[in-house]
Amino acid sequence: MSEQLKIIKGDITELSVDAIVNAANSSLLGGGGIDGIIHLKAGPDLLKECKQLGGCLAGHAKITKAYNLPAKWIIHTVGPVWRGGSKGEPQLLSACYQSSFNLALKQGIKTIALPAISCGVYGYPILQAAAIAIHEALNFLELHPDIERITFVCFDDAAFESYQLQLDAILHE
Ligand code: AR6
Repeated sequence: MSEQLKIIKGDITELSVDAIVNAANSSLLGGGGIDGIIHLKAGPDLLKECKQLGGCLAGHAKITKAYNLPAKWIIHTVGPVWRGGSKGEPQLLSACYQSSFNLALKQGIKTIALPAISCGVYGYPILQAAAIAIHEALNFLELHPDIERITFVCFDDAAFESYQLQLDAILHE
């Protein structure tokens, strides 16, 4: 199961996977951070498609084509804004991963890459977020062993180390 789970450092927009996950906002009309880079590189047709989607609630996910990106699909999910941790943030972050994985399953996606949702502008502490991400990925892989690969894409060393640490901790529980 953990062989299907990869943690890498890099830029998610460069990956030739079936789907990449975007850390979007509820308008789904673009923004800064990873959302901005994805829209920039995918091209203006992405915004056209997003305008048809009617936004997205936190914890939910919607899918579009990936246009000029090497991936085939983009799964847009909306993470929680960190407000100290007792305002339902962990449940909402778990829901983001679950919604994204379930949408991938429905679309027949076998390889999916995800960023550290909510860990930039939205301020979620990376170590706590990484534990949730890995926990949800391992749960999903256990239920759906035909998924070929889940890749967590870390943009910096701090994120990469947090994911490694949490994967080791969960595997040695
Ligand atoms: N590849 C992989 N990870 C990346 C990349 C990349 N190219 N670029 C950034 N990251 P953020 P959020 C990491 O702020 O916290 C936007 O304006 C980054 O280092 O993009 O969910 C949206 O429109 C961080 O670890 O997303 C929303 O308004 C992680 O991706 C809001 O920001 C997420 O950082 C969403 O905030």
